[in-house]
Amino acid sequence: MSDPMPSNRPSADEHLDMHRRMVITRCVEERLGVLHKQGKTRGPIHRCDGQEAVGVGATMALEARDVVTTTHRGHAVYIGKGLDPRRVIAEIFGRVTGYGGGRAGHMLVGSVEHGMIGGNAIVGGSIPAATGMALSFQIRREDRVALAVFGDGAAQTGICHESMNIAALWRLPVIFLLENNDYGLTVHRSEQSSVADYTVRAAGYGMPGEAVDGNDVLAVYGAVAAAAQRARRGDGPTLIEARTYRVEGFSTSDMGGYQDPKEVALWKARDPIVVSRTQLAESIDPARVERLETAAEEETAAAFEAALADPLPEFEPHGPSAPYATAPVHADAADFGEGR
Ligand SMILES: Cc1ncc(C[n+]2csc(CCOP(=O)(O)OP(=O)(O)O)c2C)c(N)n1
Ligand SMILES: [Mg+2]
Repeated sequence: MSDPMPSNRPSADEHLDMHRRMVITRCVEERLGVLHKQGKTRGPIHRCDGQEAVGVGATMALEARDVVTTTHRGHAVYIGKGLDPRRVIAEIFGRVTGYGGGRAGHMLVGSVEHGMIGGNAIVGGSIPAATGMALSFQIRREDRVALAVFGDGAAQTGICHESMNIAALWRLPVIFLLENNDYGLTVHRSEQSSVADYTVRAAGYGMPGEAVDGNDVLAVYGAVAAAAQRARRGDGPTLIEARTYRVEGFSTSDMGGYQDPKEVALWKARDPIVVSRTQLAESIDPARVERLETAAEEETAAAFEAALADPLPEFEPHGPSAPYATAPVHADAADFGEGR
């Protein structure tokens, strides 16, 4: 039996749960920033602070049976789709208890049982992956939807165009969620695209396009819930552009200097957690929200403690389990430079 259709507005409890997951994600990102400065992370981390409402609002608007693909900046998506923070953190730190056994790292976290098909370090790679999943759902007549989360940089790739074209033509049950944070690496969107409003592109494929405030979790949830209903009805894909901003730079290795500090400050003042807290205050006692935030912070601290105490995987450099038994082994993530 299939789950009931989601409504476009979450219940108060669902909103509280989204808020909790955004707070957990924020705590993860901030702690990762600190640990990176201490030289304790393995390579650079692409933090998603300030963008939590996109990943959390979108994934929580879906049903458990639906699937998601995401980018190198996917921590909010993982936590939103219900993955255990402890195991996400364990994967980031290469521990055996991580979702990839400690061999995938922070950009490639996946859990099939959660419908989290994976982060993707190939810019644009999340888009055809979700489109292919949607094609399989259509062929198998399964009542499931695929969500592709991708960046404004990824929106300029050829595979984005190919995927959107075929998805609209075949009316595939896929949602294209463009997380527009204004930058691809150090390049502002105005230097990547001739249009500032990406939703106009949807008309060229023959699908609906909608822009939402990416710092408003309710707006993201509502747009994705509506797109999921459309996909389930057999009406095909939707392009949603969630407008947000990359407040913490490209990665923890970013030297900065190319983002306008005034612009960063403006967006920091529109913190999605603060926006959500204000919305919750309309119907829920702020003391209850504060307790929930404290519990989320404690849960995350405990998740770090547990994950960091977990063992690293056994690795036989030239043994039968090594992927390239004869290739030289690079034991240190630093060998791979910036990880770009
Ligand atoms: C196919 C490919 N080309 C280039 C890169 C290098 N690269 C990594 S992230 C990135 C920018 C991505 O920008 P965007 O899609 O806006 O995502 P954001 O980092 O803003 O979340 C680039 C060019 C890559 N990983 N894959
Ligand atoms: Mg971007």
